[in-house]
Amino acid sequence: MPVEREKLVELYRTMLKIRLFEERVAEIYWEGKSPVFNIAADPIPGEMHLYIGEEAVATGVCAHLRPDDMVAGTHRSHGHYIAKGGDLKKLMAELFGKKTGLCQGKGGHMHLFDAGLHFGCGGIIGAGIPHAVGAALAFKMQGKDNVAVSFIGDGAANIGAFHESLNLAAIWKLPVVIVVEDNLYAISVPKSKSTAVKSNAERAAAYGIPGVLVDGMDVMAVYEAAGEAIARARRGEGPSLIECLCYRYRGHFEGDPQLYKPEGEEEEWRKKDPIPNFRAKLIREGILTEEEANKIQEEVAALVAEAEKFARESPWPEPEEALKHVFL
Ligand SMILES: Cc1ncc(C[n+]2csc(CCOP(=O)(O)OP(=O)(O)O)c2C)c(N)n1
Repeated sequence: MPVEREKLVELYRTMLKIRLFEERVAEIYWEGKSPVFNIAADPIPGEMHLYIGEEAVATGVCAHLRPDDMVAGTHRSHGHYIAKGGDLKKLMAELFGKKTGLCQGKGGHMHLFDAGLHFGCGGIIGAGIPHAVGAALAFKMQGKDNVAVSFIGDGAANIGAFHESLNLAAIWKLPVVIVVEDNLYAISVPKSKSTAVKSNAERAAAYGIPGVLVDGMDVMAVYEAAGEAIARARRGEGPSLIECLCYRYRGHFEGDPQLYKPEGEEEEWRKKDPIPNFRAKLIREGILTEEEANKIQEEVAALVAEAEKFARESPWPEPEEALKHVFL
């Protein structure tokens, strides 16, 4: 079925939102950390894992989700949250550790949580898979047609919870979709050194569920594969596995010297950059004019600037609130 113009433009706008937001975060992050890298320095303290390059995955999947569907993210989840329809201001404020942030500044960039959007993520690799399966079980028991999606990296696909969760989801036919983002590396370890099969999609066969490998640099390829898997889950036909082959242009974390990336690799993947390629396609096919595409870029840049201003001007949490909402 042809995809409507509005949807195509929305896909482009979402990818751009993720890219421009994170490019600005990268700049702000280094503001306080040079010339000497001090991980605790403001304005954005702590570790930072960026999603730049992988935007087509979150965008293509989340375009099929409703706000009341559940998403379990990862340690690299700004993109998942933005694609789910997240609030840029609250997201930026959380990165800054401010009181107006998603978790009142207590979570930081790896622990984003938005109850209204049914979104959560965390730094324990693969821990979101059983969470998504649990949400899917709840949806099924409540007779709802909602879907839960767990995004994970290729490294996380090797933890026990991945296999146990898929097995349980398959026998109970739960409405859950596992999206593996294969960005070639788990920190510095290439998938060929950690995973016996070529593609994680092949593992689906072991659980009797559909598994597909898609080009994660092509938002339409992801959109189509996710559309099928999510519709299948909504119909009550059970889980699916989608592996998206993609690339992160930055290091595993900000400050990673990336010595494990062979020379020329990034240049090759830059040719497949999902954002300029999709923009060119939309212009070529008459969906957008050059001027309209530029206007979208300006609008998105303004939203990011507004989020930054909001975060900078927001107050810090009160010291006496440090233990509030914390389980001890
Ligand atoms: C259970 C667990 N083991 C190890 C780590 C340390 N760790 C943090 S990120 C990472 C690699 C993750 O790689 P992948 O799942 O491929 O995701 P990517 O970073 O490529 O997005 C590891 C091993 C962790 N956070 N949790």
